[in-house]
Parts: sequence; C-alpha cells; structure tokens
Amino acid sequence: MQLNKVLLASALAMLWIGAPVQSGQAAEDQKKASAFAFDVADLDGDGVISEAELAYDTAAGFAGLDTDGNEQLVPGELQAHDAAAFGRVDTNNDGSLSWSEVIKVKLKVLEDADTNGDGVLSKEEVLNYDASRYRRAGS
Ligand SMILES: [Ca+2]
Ligand SMILES: [Ca+2]
Ligand SMILES: [Ca+2]
Repeated sequence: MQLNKVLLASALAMLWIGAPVQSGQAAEDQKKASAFAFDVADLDGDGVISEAELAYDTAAGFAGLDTDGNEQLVPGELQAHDAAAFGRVDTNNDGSLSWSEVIKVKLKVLEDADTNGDGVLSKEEVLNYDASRYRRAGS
C-alpha cells in the first residue's frame, strides 16, 4: 500500500516540524523513522529533498492528518501532540493549524536544517537536524 506508506511517512515528517518527538522512543527507532520519512519525501530519488518535495510532502501530511477535511489541524487530529510545539506553529493562536502556518514552519526547518546552505536537504542534514531535536527533547 504505497499511499498508506506515503501518508504514514508524511505524518512522521509532519511531526518532524513542529512537534512531538515521542518521549521514551529509542534514538535508533527515531533515526529509522527519520530515514524512512526522508526516502518517501525524496520523490525523484536524487538523494536530496528540494523545497518542492518538502511542500508536496507537507501537503500530503497535512491532508492525511486533517481527518475532518476543514483545512485546519486541531490538537485531536495530531497524535502525541505536544502543547508547546503546537503553540509555536499556531502563530495566530486560534487553536488550530492552518496550511500557511504549517508550511511557514516547514520552510523555516528547511532553512535551519540546510547546514551547507545549498537550498536542499541531504539525508545527513535531516538526520543531524532530527537528532539534535531528539537530544533537546530528551534533556
Ligand atoms: Ca529529491
Ligand atoms: Ca492557527
Ligand atoms: Ca543542504
């Protein structure tokens, strides 16, 4: 089921933005999940994630999580939601995440994670970024 795989990985990538690294999840599992999300998001298989691929992946993740289809994500639609992370993404504080709020954060992540500044994310950049988030979340 390719579509389910895409939605699952996109959901993982979605978490990758704003939110919840699950507490108690082993670092190794977290790394595997990141690598899997990367492979699915890399649609053309060139080994890097471009801004267009990131936007596509975000859109798929957003649609997959928006179970009532109202184009807003509310806490109940996000698993393992973390109030602090949710609040950072919810910039207008209306208690739900709109597409523009989500994509803005994603593009910021791309900027932050792109350590060599070439405008695309390599797997190494993504894994390093996720690992640094994981360490922060665990401390
Ligand atoms: Ca690519
Ligand atoms: Ca909002
Ligand atoms: Ca890069």
